[in-house]
Amino acid sequence: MPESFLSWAESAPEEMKLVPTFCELCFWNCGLIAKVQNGKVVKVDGNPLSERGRGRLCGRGNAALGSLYDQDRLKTPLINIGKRGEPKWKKATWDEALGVIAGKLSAIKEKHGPDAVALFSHGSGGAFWKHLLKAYGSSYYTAPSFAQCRGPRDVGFTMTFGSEVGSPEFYDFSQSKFIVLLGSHLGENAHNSQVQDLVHGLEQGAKLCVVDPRCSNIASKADYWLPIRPATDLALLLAWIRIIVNEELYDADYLSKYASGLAELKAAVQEFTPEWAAKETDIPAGKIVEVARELAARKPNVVISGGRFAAWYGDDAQRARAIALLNALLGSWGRPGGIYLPAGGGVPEYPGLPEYPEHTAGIPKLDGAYPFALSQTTTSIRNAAITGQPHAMKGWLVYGCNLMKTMPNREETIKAINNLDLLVAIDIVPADIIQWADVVLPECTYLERHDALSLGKFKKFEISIRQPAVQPMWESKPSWWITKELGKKMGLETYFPWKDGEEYLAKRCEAGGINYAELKQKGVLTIEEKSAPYITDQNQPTFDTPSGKIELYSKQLAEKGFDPVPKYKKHPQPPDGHFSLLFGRSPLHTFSRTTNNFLLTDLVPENSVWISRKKAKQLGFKDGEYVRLQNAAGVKSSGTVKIRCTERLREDCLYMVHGFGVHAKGMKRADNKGVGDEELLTGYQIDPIMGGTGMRLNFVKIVKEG
Ligand code: MGD
Ligand code: SF4
Repeated sequence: MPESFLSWAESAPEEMKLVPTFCELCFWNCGLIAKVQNGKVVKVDGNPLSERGRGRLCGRGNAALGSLYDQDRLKTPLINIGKRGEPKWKKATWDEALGVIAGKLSAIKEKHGPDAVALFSHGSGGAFWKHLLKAYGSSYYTAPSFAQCRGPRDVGFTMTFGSEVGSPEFYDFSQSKFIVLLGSHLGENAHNSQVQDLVHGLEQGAKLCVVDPRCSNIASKADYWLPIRPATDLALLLAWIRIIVNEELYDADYLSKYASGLAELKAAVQEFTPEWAAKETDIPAGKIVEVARELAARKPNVVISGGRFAAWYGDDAQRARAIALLNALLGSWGRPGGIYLPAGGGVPEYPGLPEYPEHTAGIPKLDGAYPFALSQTTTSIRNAAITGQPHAMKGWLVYGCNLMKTMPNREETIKAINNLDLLVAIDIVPADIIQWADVVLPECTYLERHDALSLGKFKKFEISIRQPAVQPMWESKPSWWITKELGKKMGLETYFPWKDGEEYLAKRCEAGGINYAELKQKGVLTIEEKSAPYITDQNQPTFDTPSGKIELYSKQLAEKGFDPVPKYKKHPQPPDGHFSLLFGRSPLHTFSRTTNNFLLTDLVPENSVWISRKKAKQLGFKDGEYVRLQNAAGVKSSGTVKIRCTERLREDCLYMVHGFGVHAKGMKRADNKGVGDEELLTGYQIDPIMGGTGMRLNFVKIVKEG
């Protein structure tokens, strides 16, 4: 822990100022109250008014000071006078750095048109960057949270219910009677209120089934742990659907009112018997049947959750659809303990802004290959930079995304970057992506800035405000300021009429009839009157599908040449001597964004690679030994990782936590600690329905160090 941190934390107390704001150590956005003394944040606590946290913060949220007072933070704008990947940094003033960016963006627009610039964005400040990009004239904004994360799930549910399952998800776990978690290690994936709801549901007697090749922490508390063979989840789901349909265990009234296509669904799943599924999944047929019956017996107060990170094998939208179909059959959508109907609500944009240039309306897809993509995909933008097709891609603005670790196949990312005329990285620490940037802009952390509002559609509609607890350190600046100044330099000042971040928020609230003074004081406002979470005679659901019903059989998928009911596709299994590489999350880290946080690295400084104890013994590996990993294509990890022998993993898998293996010398605690799974993800499968990148199909072996 740095000495500077200890010295001020122990300094004489003065009157304490409490500043409500919200957390950004992940994107759950829990309300927090920053306690400020002597101009320093000395502690953060949960804001009891926040539905996302209910007065609590998770381990990462509590480590806010480890991010704020990280001495490795970016301190000034930087211009790369060396090569991409081997940078030589020149410190720059804001005026100089923004001048260079404005000049290059204008040149790209003149030569290739505005669509030759794209934004990768992850985090609250990204709203200002998206606004700038649209004002500039491009619609190519994307986030890894779609194609590399929850996009397949959102598309599978939208194809079925006409709606996503939300973020935060609309799961009513606290009232559930049966919960199925499929590849979701909730608890290690520490989304605050969702974990609280799950624990509450279990306390109230909910049954739990966890389907995971690894006995995760939550699997260890389950009634059923089904250690499935990787890549076969769809077989299990289809067998469950068949049992429920054939034994008429579904909610017949609900389906006759709200769904269409039951007969077609029934016909389509007949081949998926429990005995067939047992061979595919390595789960006994009797267990498959038992769980299906137990689950159905508790309908409609059940949730079948496919978790959040859904980009597994390249047919993931169909797996998500099978999950949605099970929820539909059991009538869980709109029912207590199922998937609740979220509150409506919104806050208008800043009033009186000029229209964006015309072609930025809607989402012209970069390539038409993925008809059901809900946004641009990261990989389409990367491909455009590599191939120049369907048009030139020459400038990237990268906000809060560590692209080198986020997208599979690093070589392709480097190829794309090398074709750009400009790469701007906006970050708080000198992460891997920074080494590839031409200009680096230091954003201040979430405890030092105003940001866009966070709007939460829970059972009630919730508005949270981000406001500075302390002034930005060094030369770092908030995104509202950076984008406004950059906009001015490009002649776009009319799009940025706000005096500052506070005025931006106040005006939006005023336009929406929201009491800004109260929001500022409380940090969170809850709008109660828009709440109607469950189906009643007076509160009927609507389904935004072509038929206006829940679509058990999807004509729109059929029309585009896809299976209207999911079909099973066999995926390859590991060749001899190799393992399926599984990856997940640490409860004390968020991807790579917390790997330099000194409070969290004290607790979890590196990742390890899990292997079954039996296999480790056979292969001659010992607990705690440092090894390298090598994939079936021959790519070896650049760093070493510690072996963890365990009984909690299938013998054909290895498991590690994502986010480590940072290669960024400026991040002294994170640099070269552990191994990043993404280095080994040279193979990936793109989901033809929506463009998600299946990344779990790489096989690796362990190689002795030295
Ligand atoms: P990180 O890798 O954590 O997340 O991928 P990313 O969104 O790229 O990188 C976040 C970057 O944001 C870091 O460089 C951090 O320093 C910076 N940052 C943190 N706070 C701020 C801030 O306030 N302002 C700015 N400007 N920058 C900030 C996540 C993505 O990765 C997601 S959502 C998922 S679910 C996928 N997960 C995943 C996986 O589990 N395995 C593999 N192999 N790939 C994955 N890719 C996806
Ligand atoms: Fe912060 Fe944890 Fe909430 Fe995420 S879940 S916003 S890290 S407190």
